[in-house]
Amino acid sequence: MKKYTPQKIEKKWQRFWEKQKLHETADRPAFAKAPAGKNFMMLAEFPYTSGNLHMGHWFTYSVADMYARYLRMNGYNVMFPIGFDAFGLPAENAAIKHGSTPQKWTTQNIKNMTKQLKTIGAAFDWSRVVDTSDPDYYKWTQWIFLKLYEKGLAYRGSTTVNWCPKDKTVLANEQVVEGKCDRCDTPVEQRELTQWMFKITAFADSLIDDLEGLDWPETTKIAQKNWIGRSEGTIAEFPIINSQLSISDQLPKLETGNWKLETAVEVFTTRADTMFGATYVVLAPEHPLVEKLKKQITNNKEAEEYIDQTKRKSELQRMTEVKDKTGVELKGISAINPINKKPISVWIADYVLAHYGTGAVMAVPAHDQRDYDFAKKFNLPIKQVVLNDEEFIGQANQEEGVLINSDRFDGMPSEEARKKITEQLKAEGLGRAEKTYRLHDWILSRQRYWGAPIPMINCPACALRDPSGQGYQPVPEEDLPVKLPKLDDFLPVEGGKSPLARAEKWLKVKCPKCGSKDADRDTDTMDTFVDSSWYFVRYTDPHNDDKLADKEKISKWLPVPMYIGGREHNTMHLLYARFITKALNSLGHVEFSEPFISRRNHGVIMGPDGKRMSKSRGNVVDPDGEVAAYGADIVRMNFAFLGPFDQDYAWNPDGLAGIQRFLNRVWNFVSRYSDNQLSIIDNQLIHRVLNRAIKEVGDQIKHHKFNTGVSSLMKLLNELDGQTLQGETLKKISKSQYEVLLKLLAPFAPHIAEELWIETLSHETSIHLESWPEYDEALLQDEMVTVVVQVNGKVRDSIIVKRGLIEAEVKELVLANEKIKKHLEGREIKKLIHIPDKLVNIVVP
Ligand code: ANZ
Ligand code: ZN
Repeated sequence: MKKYTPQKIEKKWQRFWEKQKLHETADRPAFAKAPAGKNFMMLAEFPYTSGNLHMGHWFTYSVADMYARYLRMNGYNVMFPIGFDAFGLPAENAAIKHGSTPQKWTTQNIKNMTKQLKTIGAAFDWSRVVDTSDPDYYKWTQWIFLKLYEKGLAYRGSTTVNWCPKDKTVLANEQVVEGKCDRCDTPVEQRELTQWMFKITAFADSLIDDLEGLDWPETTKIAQKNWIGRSEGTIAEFPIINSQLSISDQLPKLETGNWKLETAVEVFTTRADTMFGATYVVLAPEHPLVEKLKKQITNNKEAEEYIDQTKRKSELQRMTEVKDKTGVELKGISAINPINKKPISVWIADYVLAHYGTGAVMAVPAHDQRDYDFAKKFNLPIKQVVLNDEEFIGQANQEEGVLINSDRFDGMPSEEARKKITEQLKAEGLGRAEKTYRLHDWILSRQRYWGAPIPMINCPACALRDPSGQGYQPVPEEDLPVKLPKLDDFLPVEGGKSPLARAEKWLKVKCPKCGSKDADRDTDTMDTFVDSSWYFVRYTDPHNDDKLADKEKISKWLPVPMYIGGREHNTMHLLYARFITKALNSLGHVEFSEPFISRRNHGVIMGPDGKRMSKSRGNVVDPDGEVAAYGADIVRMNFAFLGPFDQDYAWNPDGLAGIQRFLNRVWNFVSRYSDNQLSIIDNQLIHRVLNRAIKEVGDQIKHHKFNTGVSSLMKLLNELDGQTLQGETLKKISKSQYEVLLKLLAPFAPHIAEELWIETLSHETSIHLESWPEYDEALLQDEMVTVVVQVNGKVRDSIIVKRGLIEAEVKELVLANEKIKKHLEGREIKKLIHIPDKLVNIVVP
């Protein structure tokens, strides 16, 4: 017989499958036995086009493919789509580095990656490929922007933004990791800019509440909840008075109950129960009130210097620099604590963030550690108002308890006090209950070249006529796509302008509203996360020119029943895709409000040193090399065999040899199958072993336990080989039994399974069109069990018997056993204790 040489067979079958269009999924149940005729989109995150395929891609796609193939064998009409996340900084930076253009670089990479992806032998549907940088695709990304703009879900706003000085672009908060640019590790600066934003905050509640119905990893859900950061509390108004005028001059005004003073600071607190302990108020340095109160503040210069200084810190730095608190008192003004009407001092300090809550806090140093540190440093009063078991020495007591020093609220438990105090404030027009969120709106403009142009036109003539001076007009739908112009110089422009500003001919355009010839196109491009937030919709109808996708096709395939991807997308991509889905749903374009029903995360393949693979570390292992040496089936199965799919692994080539040995054994096992009739007894034993394996392997794939799936296959081969089956030597197995073995192997190692199926068994159609074999539930029980035999409580032997024997049957077998006979030596049996299927204990004098 020929030797197993994967390199000789794999290309052949890949070409065969392609010619047969085996993996091109029709929009209908393709197989007769489909449970409920179900379509199933098996979605795995599509790759960036920034370079070659790496080990991580292989891990994800080859293992996901096992699941896809298993589903297909179980009758589902499976679509396993693939595409390219081709826009964005990675591609652009790579192009700059390699002296290419983003277009050329991307085209070349897509070509190369396609070739590499095909070597995996996955059941990808190549007829549905999407490329987000293709105008046919981004036309619809732009269309989504326009639809959201129409409904006020896309708007222009001015905010402090994260600015990467190296990439010269704005970054979303999600793209800032430990104060550094997620892409290039440069420390991020804060800048004030007017930007296009998506109103993701409009869906903050449903983004949290709808998580409950999703079959997602708990860690992903928690990451999203924390990111959205919903917090329920109270907004309280602290009126501002002039501390240089006598308080009593201003108090009568207060006593009239006319609390709507000219100025009041709104604070957000989750601990309204501690309000009697609020001994000062702190504003974020950027708080607009600071500017407004300028005339009354007597130490403006000092305040301004401090404000300048904080601009240089990132939000994260400000949140985490716990030890050394800084700040400046705003002299000349006081705030009135609305619960006891006492004046307290007003400060600015950078530990209060401008974009959280109201950008101001009531400081309760006795019960909030940050306030405590600050109060200690600046010698501010500390007043305890909650009593509990906690010690209160040298730090804040942050636990709840019962109120003290709080007038008529004394003795009340914290929770009740929060409600009562909030009610009291509300009655006086000084506060209300409120939810607040950490989530900001999604800033989507990027001042970079390689992205989908934002389909807006800025018309100065319209701006003149607009009451708010807003001249932006949407590009009419029929003019989409706004194509990205070719540019020789696509490098970022100094000063924060997009390189598209250089495309003079492209830039000038007639205003779609007033016809003025003086209008300019928006020169920003969209964040690449916009492109990837809807690609799964396009897979359902990738060549549609009139619509994002046909509505009927969308409803056939979506929402996605299973989505596999990386943990790094726990917040960004997964949150954005959920938002876009909810937005499209609210506008009536899709019928579901969650895009992905089940989500499974895959692990990361590290370098052999256990560190993240990177060129600079020199620990990159190239999958192409391993595939050339071992073949795709062995590489695939080795990935499946590493361990649980969601764990990280250091690359270790040792496993490959083990899988190679296994597949070699499978290859040689062919000599064991026979067309001849088998003896009844052999047949039954094999039948039982196969029956169990069908269930085991199937369940394991179904539950993403690919590693134990491989071990079950190994165990099966051992058993069939007669190595463990109670010492029985199995001579031959029948053709149909041999077929079961191949079918169980097919999702894991599709090429060798096909080779044996077609070449050895002379089938005319692919094994990948076969159904997963059925098993007999009753037969699962009908197995042999090991029964321990004791004499007077001492273990003397164990025997293998059929499950479920009654005492008389077991007794007969035990008494016939040679070893046991010796121990009994003709003595009379006093008693026999029988625990079915487990143990027999014989008591003799
Ligand atoms: C008074 C107080 C007393 C507070 C106390 C806590 C404990 P979470 O739960 O994260 O929402 N806070 C409010 N806005 C802030 C901002 N812009 N920057 C920094 N801190 C801010 O936190 C809510 C608490 O964080 C609020 O409740 C407020 O401090 C602070 F014993 O108010 B608390
Ligand atoms: Zn105009």
